[in-house]
Amino acid sequence: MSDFQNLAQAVIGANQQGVKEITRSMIDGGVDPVRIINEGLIPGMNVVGVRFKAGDMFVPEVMMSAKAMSVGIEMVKPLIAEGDMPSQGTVVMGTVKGDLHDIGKNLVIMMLESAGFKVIDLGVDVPADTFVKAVKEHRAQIVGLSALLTTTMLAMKATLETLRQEGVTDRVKVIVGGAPVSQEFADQIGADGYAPDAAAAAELCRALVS
Ligand code: B1M
Repeated sequence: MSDFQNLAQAVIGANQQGVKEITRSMIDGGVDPVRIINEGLIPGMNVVGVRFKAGDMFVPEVMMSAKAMSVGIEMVKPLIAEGDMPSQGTVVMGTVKGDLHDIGKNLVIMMLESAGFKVIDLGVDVPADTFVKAVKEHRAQIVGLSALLTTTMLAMKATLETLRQEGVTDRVKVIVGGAPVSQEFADQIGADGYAPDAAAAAELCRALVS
């Protein structure tokens, strides 16, 4: 098995020590940190998702795999964020009200930071008012809303409506993403952009501020 496959297996098996050792050896071997994420950590988590859906894995196991994945992410994060990139602007990012998923959001943040954006992370289960307040306080150019549940896609729509009512959408662009979200849904609720993954989110933000 390749190092990437071993890393994915360590995530699936919630083997934090394994993730740590393999990631360290890949970093020391000069492997591109983005590949470590895209070809090792994420594929491992994707398998966890499939097994969770099939009822072959349960919530505590999924959380432990998520924790193992985070160990790897935390190790490669400083390497990706490194470099003297000029700030492209400020992005306020959060997972919408009712939704506790943050692994994808954190990856998006990491990619944005590596692309030179300053990111204000509001965390998970974020009420619409908190987004409004943060945009004003930090003079953000972009707001990013993440949702992983079909039910919380409604909260995404409600958050966008609140941002609109408060006049915030006149000066910021709102982008949306997360597994159940699509370009069609983004168009329906009037978002300025949709990105299917973290790398695409960074591209989208670059395009929106240019
Ligand atoms: Co949850 N969960 N979960 N879960 N969970 C899903 C999402 C689910 C699809 C699993 C399934 O049934 N197959 C399902 C949703 C079904 C649906 O609504 N259609 C589900 C469910 C049902 C639930 C609970 C309701 C389970 C329960 O309690 N009965 C519960 C809800 C809790 C809540 O939020 N209120 C729940 C809980 C959990 C855990 C806490 C156990 C854990 C979350 C841990 C954490 O995030 N800290 C968890 C996990 C880990 C998952 C799965 C297995 C993996 C999600 C993940 O991290 N993927 C997930 C199944 C799956 O998606 N395969 C599942 C890896 C991550 C890198 O991908 O988040 O998609 P993703 O992010 C991507 C893109 O979507 C995109 O970029 C990212 C990187 O490329 N992206 C953006 C994300 N946000 C973006 C924002 C952008 C742009 C792009 O711009 C702003």
